[in-house]
Amino acid sequence: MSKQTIALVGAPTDIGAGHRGASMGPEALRVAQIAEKLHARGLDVADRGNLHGPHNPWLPPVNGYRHLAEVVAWNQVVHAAIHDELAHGRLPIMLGGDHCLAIGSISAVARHCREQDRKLRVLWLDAHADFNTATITPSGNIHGMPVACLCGNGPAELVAIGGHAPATTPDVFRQIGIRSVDEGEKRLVREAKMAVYDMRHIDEVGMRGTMEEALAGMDGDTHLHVSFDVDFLDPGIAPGVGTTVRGGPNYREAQLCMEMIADCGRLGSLDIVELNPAFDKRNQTAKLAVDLVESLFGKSTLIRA
Ligand code: 6HN
Ligand code: MN
Ligand code: MN
Ligand code: MN
Repeated sequence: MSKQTIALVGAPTDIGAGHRGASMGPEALRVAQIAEKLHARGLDVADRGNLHGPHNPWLPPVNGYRHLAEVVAWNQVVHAAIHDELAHGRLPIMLGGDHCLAIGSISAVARHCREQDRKLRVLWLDAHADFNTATITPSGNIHGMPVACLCGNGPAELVAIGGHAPATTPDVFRQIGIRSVDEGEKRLVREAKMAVYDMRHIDEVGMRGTMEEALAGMDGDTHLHVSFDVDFLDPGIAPGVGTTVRGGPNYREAQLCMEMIADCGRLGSLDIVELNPAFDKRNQTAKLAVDLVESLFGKSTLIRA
């Protein structure tokens, strides 16, 4: 088997967020040497540079959505780029950008899985469930809605991105680290029977037990996508995000999470989103994200064989 190529795809926008600055995420990850660090792990890495899309007009929401047309445009570009990398056998890493872009990336992964007759599992590492809709959203920010859109609950232009509506179904998701879900959103998460390993679950069974459950049931035909919202991490170690929520995984818990994903050997694609250098200090959150991504690709602190 030939060596797997990782393709870095920058999507520099904050079009779906409630704060400006996630548009600087791709560059901060490059400054933190994401390409060099993965290359040093023996991986073949190609940096595709940045995608292009509309500027952020910074307008208030209309009918429950802020910047819907621009969010659609960005997600179409992301979908095409990520699907192209997968179709050529590469492992795409989308450098966000805010979390609305997961509509484009995960719809592309789901389309690829349909084409290859493979099963899909998505690990959604986040403080938030991102399952809001236009009627229940407290903000109108579409970065709070990608999981709902991917499961068919959202505007037609987003739900049908990639030509197959819905892109996927709630049963493929495992949400980990959740600790901030809006009232109406909670009801929808429950109704969808989404598998949510919230912080209470992590407190009670530990990160090890949580990851064993979240990774269970995959086989050789399963494509694993990780959508890593950096606000998953405790803000004490990761201040460089727009929507901090206290009580997240600490450094070792986050490492164990990534190491167990690496050990399962099924990772096929990754999003790194919501990194916001405008809130960061000395690029520490970008450096931490890169450190964790190295673990996701097999760097282990283990000494035992
Ligand atoms: N994220 N639930 C809040 C909202 O406005 O819908 C916050 C969403 C945050 C989204 O961090 O990707
Ligand atoms: Mn998110
Ligand atoms: Mn979040
Ligand atoms: Mn490690």
